[in-house]
Amino acid sequence: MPELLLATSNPGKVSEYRFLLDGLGYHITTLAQQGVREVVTESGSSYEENARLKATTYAGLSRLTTLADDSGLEVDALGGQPGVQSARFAGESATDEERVGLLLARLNDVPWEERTARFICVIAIAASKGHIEICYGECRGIIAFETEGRHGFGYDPVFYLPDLGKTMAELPPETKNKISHRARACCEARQLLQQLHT
Ligand code: ITT
Repeated sequence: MPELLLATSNPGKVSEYRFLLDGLGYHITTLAQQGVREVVTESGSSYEENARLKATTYAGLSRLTTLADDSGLEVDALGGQPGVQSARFAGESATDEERVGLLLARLNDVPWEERTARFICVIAIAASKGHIEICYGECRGIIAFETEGRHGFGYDPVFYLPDLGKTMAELPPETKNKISHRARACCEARQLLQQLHT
């Protein structure tokens, strides 16, 4: 069975990709399992640049077909922030709670109808021969006034989905993994990965 390296240090992403890439015929391995400790500085100014950087660096180190994602939350009332800075919004070593707290504070005076936002996910797949593919997904929602729910990670507790009447963190993983930005980007990624090993 061919191996696929999930090049992320975010455990929430690892468990989602294990679910989203299930049944594709790849043995999925992680940076921790491969003993890869190098940290890639996300110096790009776009999701795609950062995703490419992570995928090519870790593919070079591991010599495995490698999938990396750069993702983020774009809030209209904040001019698209935190965007590519989503992980570092409240400082390099901040927790998810601190990032969410800062976001809610910045949106303190913003009324419901102006709290529109979207999650973006850009996946880069680097094959061993230096070939690279990019997949894109997005999911629209509204930033709630308070946190709700315990599933997921990151900004999920404040990302409200009007159609479902719930935040992303109130959804069980199998539901998030049908509708999320990552799930949407994965539809294309699954086809590309299938082609790579047939
Ligand atoms: P890797 O770079 O190691 O993959 P990371 O967490 O630093 O891990 P990113 O640089 O792509 O990943 O940062 C994306 C941030 O955007 C992430 O830390 C979350 O705060 C947020 N985010 C991305 N996808 C999310 C999701 O599905 N639910 C909630 N928040 C998400």
